[in-house]
Amino acid sequence: MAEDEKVIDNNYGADDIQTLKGLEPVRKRPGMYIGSTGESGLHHLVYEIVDNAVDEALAGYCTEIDVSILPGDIIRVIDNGRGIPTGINHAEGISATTLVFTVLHAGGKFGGGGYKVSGGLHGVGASVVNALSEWLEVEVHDGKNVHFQHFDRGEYSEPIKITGTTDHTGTQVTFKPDGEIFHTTVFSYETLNERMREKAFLNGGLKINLHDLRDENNIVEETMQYEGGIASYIDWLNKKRGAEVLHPDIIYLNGKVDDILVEIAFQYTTDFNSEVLRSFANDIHTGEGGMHENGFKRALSKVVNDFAKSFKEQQEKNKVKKKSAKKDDDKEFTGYSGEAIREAINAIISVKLPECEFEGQTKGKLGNPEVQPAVYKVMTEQLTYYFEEHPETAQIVVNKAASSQAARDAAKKAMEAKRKSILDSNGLPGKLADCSENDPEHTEIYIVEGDSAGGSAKEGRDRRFQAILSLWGKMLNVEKARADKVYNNDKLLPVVKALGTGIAEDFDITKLRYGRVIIMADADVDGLHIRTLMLTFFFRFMRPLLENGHVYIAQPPLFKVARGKQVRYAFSDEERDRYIEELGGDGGKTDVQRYKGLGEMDPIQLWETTMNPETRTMLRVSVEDAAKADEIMTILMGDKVEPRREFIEANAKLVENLDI
Ligand code: 1YM
Repeated sequence: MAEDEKVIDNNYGADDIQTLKGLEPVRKRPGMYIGSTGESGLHHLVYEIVDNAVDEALAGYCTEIDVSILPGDIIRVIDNGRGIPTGINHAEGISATTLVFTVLHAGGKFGGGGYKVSGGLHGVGASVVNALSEWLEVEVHDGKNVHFQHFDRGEYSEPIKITGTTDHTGTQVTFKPDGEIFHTTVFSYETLNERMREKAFLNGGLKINLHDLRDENNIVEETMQYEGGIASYIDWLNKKRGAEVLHPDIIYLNGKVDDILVEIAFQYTTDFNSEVLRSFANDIHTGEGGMHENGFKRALSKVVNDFAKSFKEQQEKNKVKKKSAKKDDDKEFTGYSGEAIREAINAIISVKLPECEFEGQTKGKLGNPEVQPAVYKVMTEQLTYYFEEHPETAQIVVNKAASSQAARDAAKKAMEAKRKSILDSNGLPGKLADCSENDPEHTEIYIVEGDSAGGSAKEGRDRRFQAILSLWGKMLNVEKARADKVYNNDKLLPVVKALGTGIAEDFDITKLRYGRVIIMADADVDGLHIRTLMLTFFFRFMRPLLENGHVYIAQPPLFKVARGKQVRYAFSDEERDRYIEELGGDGGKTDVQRYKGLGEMDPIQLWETTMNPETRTMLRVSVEDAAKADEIMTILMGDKVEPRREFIEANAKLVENLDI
């Protein structure tokens, strides 16, 4: 022991300087390493340390991990593995433990081999956590001695030293996240609980104890250990959702192809509207799917269709035997679609491999091409075997696929019929107040948000050439690339019917009933929402309308400035102030009214300010404007939380100020 310390002492100065440099980038740009400095980044610190312990479990040396939130939101993680090596790393001349916590090294540099779940940061986790902690302490038990080292913001002033003796092995890391780095340093027990449970499920048998010791009067603790691994996970998820299952047994398959470990568990529920695939690569949730999900889907389709075919053949044979064969169903069986087969499934796919490649916008997609055939192989071989052993389950799964397919085919037919009837009939929507002329050279339609504004517009318009369509209530998201959804959307359908053109591939500009399509909405957040939705809808389903310049946005005034009989309408603060000056120049009382919404204007005012072609201003919408709306919509309505949060944060001021 003395020897170790001496060597470290000798090298201390030079190494120290290098170390400071090494972690500087982490403190400068923490987001690059842990995603954010908000709550998610804060919790990430815990996962990084836990991941090192889980790696040790995967290597077969650790069976139990203890995670505690101590008073003051200090985190302590303890494992019973071999303990981080404390000896001198000869390449660097300092203790391996010190290196682990102070150098942004590449993954596998020290250990090599095995499966590292610390895939998020590729093995640099411990040093990143150290850099972003006010202080961190590591204690290693090697079966003989206790080794200890303290760090402040990633730096150490004393080398690792022996502080006592011990008869067991393991690593203990305690750290306090740096309040100078994080917006919040308060941990959520729930968040940690959820993640630790996931770890316990994904590493069957591993015992994880979570303790919240912050409030001595309210200590919260849970032990998570699941011998059944991801099969237990399926059971737990189904119970949590209160889902009824279609077959009692959870199908669990696993295998190894080269050095890729594959584990799959699934069960069908009676919830026909859902398909739940949760996939993981080295314990990291792959929210965008990837090669493992592809392999799973293909294999599931292949095996289920193979069994469906053989069941059908069996049935045919039986019919012939009974001499009651009706020639009703002699079309060749072409297989059920993947979607129909996966309807109502609840599946977990977990792969472990030496080196993961993550792709996609949020790095949530597994890119390693070799994983797809590996999953496919394990799945086809074992599921075939499983179905042979459990024919009753196979029959249930095949029957479910058949009924899902039938339901889908019927829905598609109904949609086709509905679409035809809508496009063929020239029935106009009830909410449309049409104009009397019908030459689109002269006609225009106002799409108005809200019933009261619609009422004013209807009264104030010139009914010879102006039609009014009022939309009310919040419109639903315009689903991407799903034209059939539009025919079932009671907000969009009136627009489609009124314009007369049809949508998507049916769109025909020569059928357009109005030369100008004018969106009229309030200048507030709801108005912005409606405008964005309408533009997105036109962009996705009626693009030529934009390309040919038929779409406009009405510009209602924001203020009415009146003095006696003199009235001016102002479209901006500056204009308002100018009119106040102009009208109030000779003293006396000038009245300023701020319009909160279109509904506040009477029909005559609305006509004068917004609808009269002689006096109104309108904005013509370009394809680019609509593309921007579409982009905003994708961000606001998409399933990616992070870009949405960023957008809202970036535009919060804009949204706040919109009704000014
Ligand atoms: C509470 C956090 O970090 N445990 C842990 C880490 C290591 C080992 C064991 C370990 C790994 C290896 C060999 C190896 C690490 N060691 C290193 C390095 N718990 C926690 N438990 N012996 C022990 O990978 O070969 C990095 S992590 F690099 F020093 F080997």
